[in-house]
Amino acid sequence: MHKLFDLSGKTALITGSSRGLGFAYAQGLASAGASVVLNGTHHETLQTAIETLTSQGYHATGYVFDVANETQIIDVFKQMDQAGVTIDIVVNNAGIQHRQPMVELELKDWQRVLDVHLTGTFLVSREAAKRMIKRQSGGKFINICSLTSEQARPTVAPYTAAKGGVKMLTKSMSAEWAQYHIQANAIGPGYILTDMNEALINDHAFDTWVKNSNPTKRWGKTEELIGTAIFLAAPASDYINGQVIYVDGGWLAVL
Ligand code: GCO
Repeated sequence: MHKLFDLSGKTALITGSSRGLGFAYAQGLASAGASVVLNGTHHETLQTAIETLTSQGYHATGYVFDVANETQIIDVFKQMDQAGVTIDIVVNNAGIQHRQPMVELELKDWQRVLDVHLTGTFLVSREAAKRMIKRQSGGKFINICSLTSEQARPTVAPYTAAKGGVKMLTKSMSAEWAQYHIQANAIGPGYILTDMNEALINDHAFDTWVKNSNPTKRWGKTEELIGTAIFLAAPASDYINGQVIYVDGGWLAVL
């Protein structure tokens, strides 16, 4: 492992990592040497994920908390303090989707999407950054943006507003924390074959649209995001701050 990509001795917290893309990010960072702290909202699913990574020879633990719940987040960070767990890398991956025309959208559904993606990224990052700054250790934040951080499509307004916010929150984190040797960047996945997109993948018209809208002419695969996560978690990216790396098959580059 080249030292510029070696995460040995580092501990990474990945939110929303008991399954899907979050689990893949956790497995990828663990494969580069990191100890990983998983997160989910269901104890059984989280425990299964921890056991899977442990069986693969990785150091994995985890905590159940809702990234939109400030009280739970503060409590978990206090538990980690008491357990001597210091977080060096945070992947703010937890996310939900809600597809509905805005004129039919209820406030509670709008709010929940914003709370999970945008407020959750803020709350988790605030607690982690406080500790990174206090121990003068530096650190890495990898937020998850989206093509919808740049462009909109109908029926996903809360997600789009949230992901646009996450792009600018990433820059705000850089503005305040780069002086402490903290790098805050983001990954912007294109259309990826994930559980969250199952309805879209199975919709022939949408599937055709995705394939015709990017020059690679296909959906992305979960494993195609992992290298960017390792890069942004590693010393190789120490002079990169406030950037979004789009892993989108060229979608945003081409008319
Ligand atoms: C949707 C999808 C997208 C993708 C991804 C695209 O309903 O349009 O869920 O939001 O998940 O974010 O970059």
